[in-house]
Amino acid sequence: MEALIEMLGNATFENYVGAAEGYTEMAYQMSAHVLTLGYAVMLAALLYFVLTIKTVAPKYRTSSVLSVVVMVSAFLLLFVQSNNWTGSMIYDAESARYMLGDGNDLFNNGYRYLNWLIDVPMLLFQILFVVTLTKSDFSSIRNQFWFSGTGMIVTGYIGQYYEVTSPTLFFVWGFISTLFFVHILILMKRVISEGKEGAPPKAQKYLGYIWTLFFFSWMLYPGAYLMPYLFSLSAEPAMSEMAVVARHITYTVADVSSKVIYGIFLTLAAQEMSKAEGYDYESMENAL
Ligand code: RET
Repeated sequence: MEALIEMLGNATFENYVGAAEGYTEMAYQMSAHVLTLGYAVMLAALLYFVLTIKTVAPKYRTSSVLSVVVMVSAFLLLFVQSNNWTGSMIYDAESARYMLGDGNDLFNNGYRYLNWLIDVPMLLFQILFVVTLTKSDFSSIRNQFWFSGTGMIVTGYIGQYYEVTSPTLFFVWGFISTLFFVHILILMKRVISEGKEGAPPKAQKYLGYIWTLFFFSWMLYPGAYLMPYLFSLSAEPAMSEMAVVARHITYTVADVSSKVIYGIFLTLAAQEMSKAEGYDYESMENAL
C-alpha cells in the first residue's frame, strides 16, 4: 500500500484498484457500459426537452431551456468521463485483467464535479421558473441556492482527492460539504411546499413526486463519494472492484434521476399549470 501511495498520490481509489489487482472483464465492461449509458441518455433527453418546449405556456419555458443547458453540458462531460475510464485502464493478456496503464492519463471523477458546478445551480433555479413562491423572495432563494450549491461542490471536489491518502481530510471536507447540502434540502423543501399552495391538484401531485425524487437522487451523490468506505466499513478504503462498479452505477442512476426524470416531472407539472391557466397544448394541436 505504501509503495502504491508513493506511485499514485492523491489519485482516486479506482486507480489503486487498477494498479494493485486490475479489473476482471466483467467489472471493467460493466463500468464502461454504464458510463456510456449515462451520456447516451443525456443526448436522448435533450431531444425530449427541445420537442416538448411548446407544450407549456411561455412563462414556464425557461425551465425547459435550463434542462437543455443541463443536457448539453452533462452529455459532453459524461462523454469525457467515459473515455477517461477506457483510456486509463489497459487490457493485460497475461493476467487477463485490465490494469492501470503506464504513461496514460489516470482516472479521475473530477469531470463530474465540474459538470455539477454548472448543473447543480441550473437544476435548483429551474424549479423557481415553474412554481410560484407565496412567501419567500425569488432572488434571495436563487442566491442561496447558488451559494450553497457551489460551496457543496467545491468542498467535495477538494475532499475527493484525499479518499486514499488521508481519510481524515476526506471526511472533514465531506462533512463541510454536507452542511451546504442540508441547507439546499431545507430550501428545496420550502420552495416545493410554497409551490404546492396555489397549484392545480395534478400539478401538486407532480410536485410531491419531485420532492421525493429530489431527496433520494441527490442523496446518491454523497453515497458514491463514500463508496470505498461503505465497502470496507473501516478507516481504510476498500480496494475492491465491486466498490468501483457500484460507484459508476450509483453516479449514473443519480444523474439520470436528478437531471432527466426531474426535468420531465417539471415539464409535466408545468403542463398542468399551463392547462389551468387556459394554455392547453392538446386542444391546440387538434386545432392545427
Ligand atoms: C459531495 C461530497 C460529499 C458530501 C456531499 C456531496 C454532495 C453532492 C451532491 C451532488 C449533486 C449533484 C447533482 C448533479 C447533477 O447534475 C459533493 C459528493 C453531500 C448532492 C444533482
